[in-house]
Amino acid sequence: MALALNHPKGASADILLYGATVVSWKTATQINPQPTERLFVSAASARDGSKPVRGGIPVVFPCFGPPTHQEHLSLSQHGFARSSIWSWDGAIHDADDKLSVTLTLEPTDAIRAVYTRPFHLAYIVTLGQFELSTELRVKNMSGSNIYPPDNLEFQALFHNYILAPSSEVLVTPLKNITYFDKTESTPEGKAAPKVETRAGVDVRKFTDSVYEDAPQSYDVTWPGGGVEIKTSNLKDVVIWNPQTEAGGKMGDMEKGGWERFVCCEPGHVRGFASVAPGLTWVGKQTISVVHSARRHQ
Ligand code: TA6
Repeated sequence: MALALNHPKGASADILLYGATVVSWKTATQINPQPTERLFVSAASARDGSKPVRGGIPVVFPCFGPPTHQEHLSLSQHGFARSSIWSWDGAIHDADDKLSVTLTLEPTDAIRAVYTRPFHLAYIVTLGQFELSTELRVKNMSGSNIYPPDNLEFQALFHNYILAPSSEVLVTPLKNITYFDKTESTPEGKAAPKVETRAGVDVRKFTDSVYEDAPQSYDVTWPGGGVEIKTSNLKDVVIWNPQTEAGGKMGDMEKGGWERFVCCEPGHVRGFASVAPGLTWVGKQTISVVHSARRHQ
């Protein structure tokens, strides 16, 4: 099932209950009044819930990449949130010239079979005239009368597939930020950290970089277009594009799809976020369209 948000000023967003995946976000700019798609979804993507959508904004929780935490070892890459059916109360909230919906996820039998921690997720998607926000709230449902406190440890990330020409797109500002290059032969974490020297990060070659303690606000721009991504409580960011080298081996990546997107993925993925019993962790991003594209040299 999918739900649609249609803003009175022309923007729209489509969200699958499967994975709470935003699969379309269309908006105009102040220059071009025609609402235009801002996200990439592979034409070869599964759309039947048989596997996570190859595109849009998959929600990554409770682990990023192959699991490393003791409590995550039965999980598949990027965790279960993006391949679970979320619930929606049917309500579309209209306030401050924005529309929003809240999707929720609680342990199901399928989740409990691979993950035993008590949690409650709420995912709020908000559509404005020129921006889209996604906010993940992670509540630790453990009893607070347990000693030592049974903190919930997890990773979370918004796996944004931004529609962009991968041969020309640049992501800023990442200069001087420490990152881990997952394209290196050794698994991330064993690869020596590097320091970004480029003013603008491109993805002209196969790129899979995990930036730690990053600026939490990014410009993703190309000649004639761009988006800004402003985040809160998401200390890291991943920049990924498989190019032919890795994209050509992905069964659900349309031929040449890697030429049409950059993944700019804010999250908490280096180390683990931790939330005490009864408390809630909140991570949020706001993606807004750039009205007059500026080129970062
Ligand atoms: O976010 C980048 C990344 O971790 C890459 O290493 C690549 O695996 C990508 O995610 C896609 O992962 P997926 O499990 O969706 O094929």
